[in-house]
Amino acid sequence: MALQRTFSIIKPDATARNITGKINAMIEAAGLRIVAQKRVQLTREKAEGFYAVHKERPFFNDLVSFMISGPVVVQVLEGENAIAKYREVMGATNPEQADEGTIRKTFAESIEANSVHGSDAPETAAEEIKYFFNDDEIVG
Ligand code: RTP
Ligand code: MG
Repeated sequence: MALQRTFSIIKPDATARNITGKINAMIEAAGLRIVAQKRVQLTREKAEGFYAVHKERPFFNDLVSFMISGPVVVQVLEGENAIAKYREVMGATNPEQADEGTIRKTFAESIEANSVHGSDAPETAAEEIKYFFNDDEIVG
């Protein structure tokens, strides 16, 4: 299979605990390469746009407030089968259901403060990467 790219966010609960390096180490140990990365403070508007697909969900307002509660690290990850591989490394959305050794099992605090985001399909990966990065910021 050809190289694939996925979009990742290290969420505010993780930047608050200064564990972005530990998460990056798990990403790299899984064979994924961090080909773009920046630390940003999301505005409410930017976070609402990112999670627009969830805007009718009961957790939407809380999720947006959480995502702007501190800095995040946005990333592009590259590798074989990167989208599915990163979802595996992240573990289930609810850390109580996540497998041992996953990022969320290891670090997440709750279903909301679950340390990382990863794209769920090729179309969303492409859209999410474009939402945060210009082509010249990604060096594969
Ligand atoms: P993500 O999009 O962040 O990679 O996570 P996911 O696919 O595993 O989860 P998704 O269903 O897309 O939900 C997006 C984020 O919303 C928060 N959430 N809170 N309070 C709740 O019941 C609830 N459910 C989801 C989580 O931060 C989740 O990652
Ligand atoms: Mg999702």
